[in-house]
Amino acid sequence: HDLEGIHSYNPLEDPYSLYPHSLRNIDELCASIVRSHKETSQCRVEELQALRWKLLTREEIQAYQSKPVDDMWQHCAIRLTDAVQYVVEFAKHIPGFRLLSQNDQIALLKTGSMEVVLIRMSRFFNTENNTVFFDGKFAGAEIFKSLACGDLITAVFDFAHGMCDLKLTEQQIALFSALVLINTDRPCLEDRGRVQRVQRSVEFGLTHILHRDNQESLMHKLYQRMSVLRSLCSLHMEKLHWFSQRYPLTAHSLFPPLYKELFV
Ligand code: CLR
Repeated sequence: HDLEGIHSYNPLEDPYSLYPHSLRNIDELCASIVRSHKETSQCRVEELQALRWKLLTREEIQAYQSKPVDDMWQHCAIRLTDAVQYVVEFAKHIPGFRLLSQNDQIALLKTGSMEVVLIRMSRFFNTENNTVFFDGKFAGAEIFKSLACGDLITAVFDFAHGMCDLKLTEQQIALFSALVLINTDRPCLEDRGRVQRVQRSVEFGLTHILHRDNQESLMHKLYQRMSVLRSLCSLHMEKLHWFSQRYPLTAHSLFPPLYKELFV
């Protein structure tokens, strides 16, 4: 649980250089980001593909829709936190991330982890019927009705659909996720220069992969998605703020600690 483990870092044990100078280093950097993505991605794409027929029944949909607002929020917060934990694991294995101060690691995760969860959502999304894999079955946006934040849900589903349209490979998703996490524009960073060195190496890695795949034109589209992600996350924070004012007890005592630590 939590962000512990992030705290115990010994730079001498880190085998990666911050700045990959040679092609071999770049390949290694990409390989380790892809490996880490695979190990923390919760489900392989092929497995999800095979589960596409599993849809919620009308009764199950109704059960979600008639949950009280705070129950549904708590339920989603738990699911999201679970996904965020895997993203924290992913981040820890991005070469260079552990060389950052604990403060900067947390600052990057605070703003980036939710964005990576939303990138990852596209792997769990079926564009044929606009459903997402949630609680073991595929579910449409209507099941989130009782959260009372329809605009956020619509925007999140649109984003997932748009990401699917890009038809990214798992390697591209991995590098893009890393780039979204290691971002010098985040507030409250102590050592921006160090973050920038890591960011440059990841950027270099993504460029390398897109070049290899003959898809350099994707870079521009991915940068566009980054700004959409930003607005989605500020909408999430807004909704969360609204919710915790309205239901302080649920937000305070029933939300998972990591969710509170990162977002509240
Ligand atoms: C993302 C990819 C992860 C697995 C996963 C777990 C929980 C899912 C999430 C994915 C996508 C977004 C999701 C979330 C649970 C609730 C949330 C469906 C598939 C929706 C958008 C509701 C957000 C509500 C907040 C306002 C609390 O590997």
